[in-house]
Amino acid sequence: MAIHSHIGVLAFPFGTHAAPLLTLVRRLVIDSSSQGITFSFFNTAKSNCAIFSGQEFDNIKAYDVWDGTHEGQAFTGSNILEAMQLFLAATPGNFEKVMKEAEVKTGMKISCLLSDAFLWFTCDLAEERGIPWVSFWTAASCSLSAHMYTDQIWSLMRSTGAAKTEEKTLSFVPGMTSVRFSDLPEEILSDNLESPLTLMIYKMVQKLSKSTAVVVNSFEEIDPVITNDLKSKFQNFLNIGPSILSSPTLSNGDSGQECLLWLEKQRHASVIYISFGTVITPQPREMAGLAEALETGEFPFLWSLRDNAMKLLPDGFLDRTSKFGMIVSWAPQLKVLENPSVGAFITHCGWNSILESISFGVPMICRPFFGDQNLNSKMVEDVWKIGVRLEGGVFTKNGTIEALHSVMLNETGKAIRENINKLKQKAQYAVKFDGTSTKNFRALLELIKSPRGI
Ligand code: U2F
Repeated sequence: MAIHSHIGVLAFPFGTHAAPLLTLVRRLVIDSSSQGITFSFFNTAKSNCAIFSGQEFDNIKAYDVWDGTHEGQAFTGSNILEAMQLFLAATPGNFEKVMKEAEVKTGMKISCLLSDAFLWFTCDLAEERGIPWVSFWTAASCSLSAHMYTDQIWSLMRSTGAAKTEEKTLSFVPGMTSVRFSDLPEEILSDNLESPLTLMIYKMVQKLSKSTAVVVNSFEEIDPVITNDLKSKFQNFLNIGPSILSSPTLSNGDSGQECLLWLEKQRHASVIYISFGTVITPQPREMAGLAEALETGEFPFLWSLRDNAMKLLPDGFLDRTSKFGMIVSWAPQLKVLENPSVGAFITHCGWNSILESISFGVPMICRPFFGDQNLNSKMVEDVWKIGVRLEGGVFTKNGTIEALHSVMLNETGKAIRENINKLKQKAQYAVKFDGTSTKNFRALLELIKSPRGI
């Protein structure tokens, strides 16, 4: 069949942003296999290398976009913000260059742009070409909603004084009336438009209503009130997840087999899985607090910890805990959470991790660090009631033991387990043939197939 639609996909190459976008594209390819759509995936070489891991997919061609570093001055720092700043300074020219290459190579003009919502300038690129812009928000609806109310939040903070608003709740944001100002992402709390991240998100907020559709890897039933409110703000607001329950997952290869074998030998719901996602390593003092809690309580644990952070563990910790714990530099997280021996997840509350925990019914202990994570943790504890936050917000030996006891041993834990299993069921329904996420996904497919996005 002849190709008649060429979709340009613009990825944000940091944190876990590009991988869920590729997962979405793969599903669009599979579900449109007979409908002549081809995708050009624009992303930095490093991120492409990580998410494609040498695999090729039919009808998806990866193009490397300049990451903003100059020849001979490759970014070597560990500060992700610095890398983001360099990348953002190179946009949109770096994307426009490869978009032209892709058009020459395929012999087809791009008929629709699908981008990470952070890349707000895609709106202008689409307008110049007279084609639709579909934006993909990789985090939860609650954080998107909070950002959409930035102007009202800033105006209240300015009139009342930032310090006085801290404990106030977002009474004017539907579905988030129990959320306090202090739960909000830093990019909303500091109205400093000099910060590249704050500026990027603020510009996104101004553009999103022009997007043909805003797509979210979530399901309507988790936040019905927020969903309805966002539906009234956007032309189309489409929850199409959780994608791990509906889409082919990207392969991690065979890595992590050892820890899966170890999990097989553990008691039902006894193991604490610990991971802080792709960006964060806690400060040494907190690493010590968490390690001491695990050791003192003799909680069986599986800890995904990057090699360069091993030195932050207390001396002799590995030897003393080897009978009941295991540390790996990268875990096959989906398979870990799916394993019945896992009883709780200590998480930084990145949206992908939360969604994965819900999808497998694993209660959470939250230690959020930046961005949307604090708000996510508030929703986990107080709105969805599927986990707990740490007393004082940071890892200490006693605070962590208390949280572990409440999730693993107490009545609180029992209620949390029931709640998360109910939410898991709702997620499973959403991705069934007639579920809300499946319907939204079909609507998305129609939008991108039609050259005008209608
Ligand atoms: C940024 O999130 P992160 O990349 O730090 O964290 P997650 O959204 O939780 O995604 C982590 C992914 O990495 C996988 C895990 C998730 O899919 O299954 N993983 C794994 O397979 N093995 C490991 O040992 C550890 C992780 C940002 F920091 C967050 O605040 C945002 O919510 C998020 C989405 O925008 O992006």
